[in-house]
Amino acid sequence: MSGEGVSPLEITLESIRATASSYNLVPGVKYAYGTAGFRCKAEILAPAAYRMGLLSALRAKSAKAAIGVMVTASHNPPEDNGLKVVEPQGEMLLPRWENYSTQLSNTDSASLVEALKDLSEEVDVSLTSARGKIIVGRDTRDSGPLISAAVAAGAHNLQCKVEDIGVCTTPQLHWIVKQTNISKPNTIEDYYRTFSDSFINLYGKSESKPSIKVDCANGVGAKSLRSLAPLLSDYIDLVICNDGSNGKLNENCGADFVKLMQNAPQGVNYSENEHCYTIDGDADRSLFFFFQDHKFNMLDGDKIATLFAGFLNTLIHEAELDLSLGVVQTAYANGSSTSYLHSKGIPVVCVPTGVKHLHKKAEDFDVGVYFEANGHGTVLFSDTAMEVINKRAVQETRKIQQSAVTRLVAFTKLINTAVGDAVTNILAIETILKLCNLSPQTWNNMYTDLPYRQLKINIRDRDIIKTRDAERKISSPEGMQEKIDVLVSDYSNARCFVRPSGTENCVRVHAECATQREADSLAMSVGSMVFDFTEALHSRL
Ligand code: 16G
Ligand code: MG
Repeated sequence: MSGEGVSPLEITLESIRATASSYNLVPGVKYAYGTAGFRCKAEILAPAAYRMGLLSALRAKSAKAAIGVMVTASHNPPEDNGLKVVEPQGEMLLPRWENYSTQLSNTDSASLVEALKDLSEEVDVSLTSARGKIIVGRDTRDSGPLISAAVAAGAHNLQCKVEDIGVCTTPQLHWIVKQTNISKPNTIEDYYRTFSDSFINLYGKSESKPSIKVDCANGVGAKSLRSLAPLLSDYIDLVICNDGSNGKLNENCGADFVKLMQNAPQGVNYSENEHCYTIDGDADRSLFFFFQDHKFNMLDGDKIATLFAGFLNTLIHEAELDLSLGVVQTAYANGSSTSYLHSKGIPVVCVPTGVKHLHKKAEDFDVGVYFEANGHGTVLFSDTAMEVINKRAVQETRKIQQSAVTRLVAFTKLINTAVGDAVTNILAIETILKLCNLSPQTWNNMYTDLPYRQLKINIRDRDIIKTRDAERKISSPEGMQEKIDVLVSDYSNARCFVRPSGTENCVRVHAECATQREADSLAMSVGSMVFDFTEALHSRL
């Protein structure tokens, strides 16, 4: 095409046509922006990655801000990869844009230009607008550079600036995007400095220097902790296990493995009562564990939520601040944790699975603590809360109140409020345990988890199962919930729910009972009922 008389839009569209032919769809593959983005075998992800580069560029132009794209498949095996898009304030992609993502990622190369023109009209942003940029990060998977390059190719087609920050954790990318958009220090070095300074400030020196072991799932968390360790070495010894030098990503280790198996990860040589953590492949979830008399004890997201909420609630009361504090959980939260929080007078809200739902609900409180049982979670402080806390910190002269409010200010700086961050959460947990003089046993004994069992059931079409009441009840197919109720009524103190997975082609059954045997038995009977029920429905179709 010759230059003269050709509009900038035509040049842009031509560049899309030229590049798109290198990213043709794979026949038979359907992409879907699931609970937290795309996830599939890495070898088929590039076409979706290219299209997400285009879409993220458009999102950046429409927001007139920096947008993040994280290349990761979190706790999935090494041969998988995935993509998550990060909104300007570090949040998850808006639902409307999730739908656009699914649509665009399944648009064949020949129709891409038309689809983009339609989308740009719908969101009312010119494809040639010069605003915004995208920041791309990736975890340690071998396929990461190729997928990142596909994202960049899409963004470059729309003349969007691309900053590839290379290997980083998912929460680091969220933080960097947020900091960029509020014009605050925003490099990875700034991240390490900010959180290590905040930790040192609140944690303080101790007589003995504790050693803390972290199972990094052979993933990117090891890189992050390796950078932090020297900055914290006067205070704590961070011992990095499963750093990727000797094992496969997420294989027999990592937060997902530990939570699912309810067992210790391989590759961690523990000592009795030592503080141990396990994080997942992109370091956005963490769990605590310790051994006592050689027995493995796991403290999950619910235990972390109660620790954070209890600590913050006490400080708010001591500082005599008029701030609402609440905890947001999902149906997976152990019933004991919910009862414990109620007994402490702390409001609890239940929302559907997925960080985006918890994050949004937590914004309803001045101080919103949200955690999934699997270890995803953080604390949000509303603008009002920040104002009240910071103002009081300057004005307060009474000793107890001043000490409480000073701690509160310091704690707000130790939390990655953009998204749940395994690494900064470890620092926050260690700080609370030290300041409150809590041993792992005392923390663990705050309440006793009810035994539970989770099962995956493969049915023909998981989409026929619809839920209500924050996924705790089934609304369709008709009659299925009644059958669950009957099965549950055979057990005392039992709870069971079924929901379609947002990340895998299966439905999940979760049963909680007074004993492990009962939980196992209830999960199995509900699982087989669901299977039979859906098979019978299918045969009638
Ligand atoms: C995703 C979600 C996680 C949720 C899980 C449920 C984010 C960042 N991640 O990993 O929060 O617990 O999906 O998976 O939102 P499921 O729908 O397959 O049970
Ligand atoms: Mg993850």
